[in-house]
Amino acid sequence: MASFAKTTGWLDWCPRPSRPEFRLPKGAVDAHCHVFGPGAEFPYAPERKYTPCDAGKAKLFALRDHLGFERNVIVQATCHGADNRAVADACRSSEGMARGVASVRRDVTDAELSDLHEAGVRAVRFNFLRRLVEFTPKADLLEIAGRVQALGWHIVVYFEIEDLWELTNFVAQLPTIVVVDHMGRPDVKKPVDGREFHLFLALMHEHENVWTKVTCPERLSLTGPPALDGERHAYRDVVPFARRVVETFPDRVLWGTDWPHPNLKDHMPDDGLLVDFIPHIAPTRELQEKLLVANPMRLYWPEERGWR
Ligand code: 0GY
Repeated sequence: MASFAKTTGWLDWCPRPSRPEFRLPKGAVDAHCHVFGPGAEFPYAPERKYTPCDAGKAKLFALRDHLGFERNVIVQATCHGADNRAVADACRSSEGMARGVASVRRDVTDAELSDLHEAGVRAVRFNFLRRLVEFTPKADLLEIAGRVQALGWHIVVYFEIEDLWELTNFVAQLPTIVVVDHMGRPDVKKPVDGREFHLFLALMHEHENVWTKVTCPERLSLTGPPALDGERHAYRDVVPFARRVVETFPDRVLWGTDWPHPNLKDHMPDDGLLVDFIPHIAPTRELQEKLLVANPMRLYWPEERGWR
């Protein structure tokens, strides 16, 4: 049985998240979360850049219920490389309440893709963070994009905003819906109306197939969570960025917890507090409904009545 030692400094997820004050709309989807192993059942990839703590599907589904979500979109994390068995297994065990986002290599077979589709996978993720993955040639990614387009899947991209200058043309070539993780990770020290974030907003303005996840305030924030004084409005410096995106592109945004929060070393967010961030970035019931229900349902469960 494989046994893995967690990367030094890596924090475990919050063991007792608070119950959010914000009441999620019925049918809400946590559209960005992960499963890690457990390593003894689903070994971590030899090429991984970190070794996480185990965080399997039962824990994820318990968190979903605790926070008040109905569904999950489970994103393949880089610690599992292109071995999507943990995600596929979690989706299969969810009774249709979880969809997956896989990572595949150019040599993936049609039978493997079809198996993943049957499990509930509806997208692939292209990751451009060098601290997480080795570089994959863009020609390979474009070839994969064409193949998954044929399955009706979309593409999730993860990059940091300083790389957007170089990646804009590539993103513009992708033939499917493209979902950018964490708003392209803006530097929230810079102004929301500044040149850098403008480039990201321009990408969304110019390409109607580009969506984004207004996620991970805990990664982007410099002010951090509130002090332990009962104050539940956390990560305030991220609000102007996420709110601008939600209000400008209400039909192309998704939200997720990012549980179990890979690679956090300074603080581990309370997932209940993260849910209480939502009404600050989506202040009306209509925006909340789109962000948490209508948009993820249209993208991940289009076959269900009313979401086409
Ligand atoms: C995230 C963020 C991170 C990690 C991964 O797949 C991953 O390893 O996505 C990160 O370290 O920024 O979205 O979970």
